[in-house]
Amino acid sequence: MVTLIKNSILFVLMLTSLDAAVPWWNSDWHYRVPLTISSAVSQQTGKLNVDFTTLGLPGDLDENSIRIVKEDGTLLAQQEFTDILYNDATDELNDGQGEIKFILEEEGDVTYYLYYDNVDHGNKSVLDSTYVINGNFEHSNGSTPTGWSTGSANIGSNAPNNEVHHQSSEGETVSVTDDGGTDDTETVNNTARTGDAFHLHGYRDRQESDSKKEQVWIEKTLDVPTSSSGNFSYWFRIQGWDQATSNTAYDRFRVYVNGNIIDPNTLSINNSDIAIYSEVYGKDASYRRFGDLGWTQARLDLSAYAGSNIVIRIEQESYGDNGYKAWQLIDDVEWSLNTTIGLGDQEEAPIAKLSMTKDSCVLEDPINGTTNPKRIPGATIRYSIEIRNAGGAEASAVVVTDNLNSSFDYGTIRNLQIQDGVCDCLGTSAASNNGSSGSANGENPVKLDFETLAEGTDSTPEIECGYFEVRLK
Ligand SMILES: [Ca+2]
Ligand SMILES: [Ca+2]
Ligand SMILES: [Ca+2]
Repeated sequence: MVTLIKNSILFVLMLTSLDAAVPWWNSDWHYRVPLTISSAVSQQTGKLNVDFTTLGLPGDLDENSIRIVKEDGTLLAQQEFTDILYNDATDELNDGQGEIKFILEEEGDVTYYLYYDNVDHGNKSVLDSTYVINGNFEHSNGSTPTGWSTGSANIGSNAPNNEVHHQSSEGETVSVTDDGGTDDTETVNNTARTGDAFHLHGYRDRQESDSKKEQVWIEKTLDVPTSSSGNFSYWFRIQGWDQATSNTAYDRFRVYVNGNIIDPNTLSINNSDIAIYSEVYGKDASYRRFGDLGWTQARLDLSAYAGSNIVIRIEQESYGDNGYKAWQLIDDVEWSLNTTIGLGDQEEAPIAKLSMTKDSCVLEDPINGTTNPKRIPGATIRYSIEIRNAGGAEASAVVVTDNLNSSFDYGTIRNLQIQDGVCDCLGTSAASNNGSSGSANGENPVKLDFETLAEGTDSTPEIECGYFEVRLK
């Protein structure tokens, strides 16, 4: 006589990490896209605009989640995502798109991975400030230009400006009075070229002082690629009352590389309101008249410095006239650009793919013993539950619960065990790890705790088998 047995099976599992062709960097991140760069040169600045919604990201981008990772699973040492920039223009915040920049670390055909996630998967912490490039000053810490160094010399009692400004907190204009010069007051433009932030140096908010030729500067230290090094470029906006009339007279601006003065005639400055001499540039029109010369680009060819580490200084120097203020806004600094970056298809983090097969066999019965036993009252049944993981991610906390029906004598439940490999119901040996692989002898429902199953594939799944025995009433 055969007793029909019905059981209910409950899966309880959580899925974690993974393996793919190129191993997934961090299982907390759910999406990535390959970035392919051909003919890359180490230390170039990779730059691209990314619209994550177009890439296929469901939900809202977590702007803090963006990371650029090498194939070996390490983060690029210098990288940033700038939400407020897109296609070299000011962009909305929290709109799922922005500008990516990073410093290349390899040569030739290079693949990096851009990892990101949406806010539904929990907020990621923002990448540490030591990673940022900050040529756009958007990643500054308040008024401090993160990633830059600043300095000054010959300063008297009044300190010059030399800090980052944010138009969002200060307003798009500020009122400036030319103390010690014309005493004129002007409403002065206070906007970044792009984004929210810019650097400002020179005398704007305070009077020049003590008839000194004050100098104030900002410096960037960088490694120039050995080839295809391109330009170092920056945008500047001269404002103020003073002018430059020679290399030595009145308020002026200058660029140095490794302490050597760069001839501004080589900087491709294209602005007829700017006077250019062999060592300085500055406002052309006469002093006493306020001028705002508008955003202007300067470009320095870096080929002469290929393969070397350089310090570029952008400096303002005031004349000893104690007034007729002049200053310079700086924004959108970048160098050695490589914008030939291919964006691949979005990939999702691998997940576990679990399947289960349940089987049973009769070990003995009260009439036939172990010889050709039948499924009759008093028979001992062994159950085998085979779990397979054919997915690219490890499955963790895999627990199978089997609630036996009333045709069984629960007190006879015993020999719970879990083994590696496929099930072999009649071939396995009776064993009991009594509680260490789930529930204990005599306990219903039966709980088989497989713990973790390593990642597998469709052709080579990870397989484990759980067993228990029970007698029919
Ligand atoms: Ca944006
Ligand atoms: Ca900016
Ligand atoms: Ca002056």
